[in-house]
Amino acid sequence: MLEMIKNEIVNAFLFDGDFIYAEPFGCGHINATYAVYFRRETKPPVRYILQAVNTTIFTDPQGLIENIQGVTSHLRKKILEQGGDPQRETLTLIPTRDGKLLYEDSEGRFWRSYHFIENATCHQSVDRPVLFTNAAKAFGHFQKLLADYPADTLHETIAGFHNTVDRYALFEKAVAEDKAGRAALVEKEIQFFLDRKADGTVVVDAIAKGQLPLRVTHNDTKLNNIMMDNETDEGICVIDLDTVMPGSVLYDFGDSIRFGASTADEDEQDLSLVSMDLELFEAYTAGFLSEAGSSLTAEEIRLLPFSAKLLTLECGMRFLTDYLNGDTYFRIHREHHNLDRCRTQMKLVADMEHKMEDMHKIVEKYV
Ligand code: ADP
Ligand code: GN1
Ligand code: MG
Repeated sequence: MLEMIKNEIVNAFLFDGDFIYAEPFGCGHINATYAVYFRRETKPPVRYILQAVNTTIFTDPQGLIENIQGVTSHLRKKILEQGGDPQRETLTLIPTRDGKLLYEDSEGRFWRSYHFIENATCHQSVDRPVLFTNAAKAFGHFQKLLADYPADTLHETIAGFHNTVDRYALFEKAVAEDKAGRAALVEKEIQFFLDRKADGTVVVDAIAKGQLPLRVTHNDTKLNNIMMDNETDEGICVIDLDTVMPGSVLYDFGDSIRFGASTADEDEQDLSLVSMDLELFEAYTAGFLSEAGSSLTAEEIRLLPFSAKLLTLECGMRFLTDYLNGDTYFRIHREHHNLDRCRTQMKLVADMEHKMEDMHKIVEKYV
């Protein structure tokens, strides 16, 4: 792919300077991400992010890029009004030479490029609680800035993305089909999710009954989907906008806790290291409620602790579903990688079930 990038892809975009090299970049599970470097005559070298959109998953790349263009334009306007720096505080798409935002290569892949946000880091884990508080403030702020975005203009990039009833159906189908012949190896894991099937209906039903509002949400609020300033540790830019769609605020809160409040990596093999850290839960809750708290309904607030468990349950079940299907969705780097990921999520769910009352007390402290 690096040859293809050098010979074809970089020529398609309006990049500044002469191409030096490209390298795979970041830890995303979905798209193929590269950093591409350019030399310039009178200015320092510059790099850009170049991504091949995963069109197996995002089957409408045009709709996807329209969403990102719409959302980032909206954010840019607000950031400017508030005196901020839009090149640093939201994603900036680099156009192609013929004025488009997507380039279809000679083999049918779709590429896009972003201005590279420098002097900032995507953290893979929380080494200081303040980092997590800052991530929470940034995701809460992001939500606030998008509160008046016309939701009906957004394409649904993945149908039923956080619909846990649908997710259960896909999981049970994968168990029944057992495409990769692995179901017998994971009976305990399968049972763990089946035992919790009732949890899957709570948020879906509440939305259907109008007890929970739909908002424009990010839907993939992993810690590594936010860039944090290297000097101040502030969360400066929310990235990975592929899944921005109407959803529940509970999806964004819950998914952040799932990933960031864990004491170990998402794919840790030593499960004795995996638990949900209440101090980190508190750090996130404090930051999130300070930004978004005043706009939440009582029912949303009541369900915040449950949402952490629900999103962890959902993600664990998605990893197991993919394992059963033969690893066709999430990028894996070793055999049984998705099973390892599934097991950390199960450990976290069980731990959260024990800590539910403490989580409620923490939420009450910050309301
Ligand atoms: P995926 O959907 O595969 O997770 P992301 O859009 O999250 O892809 O990008 C993967 C990684 O690339 C991010 O975690 C981050 O490290 C890096 N990245 C993405 N966009 C930028 C950007 N504009 N500036 C700097 N780094 C970026
Ligand atoms: C994927 O794209 P990335 O790596 O930020 C996935 C999320 C999962 C996450 C688990 C579009 O996120 O839903 O929670 O992996 N994104 C998509 O790590 O499916
Ligand atoms: Mg990502």
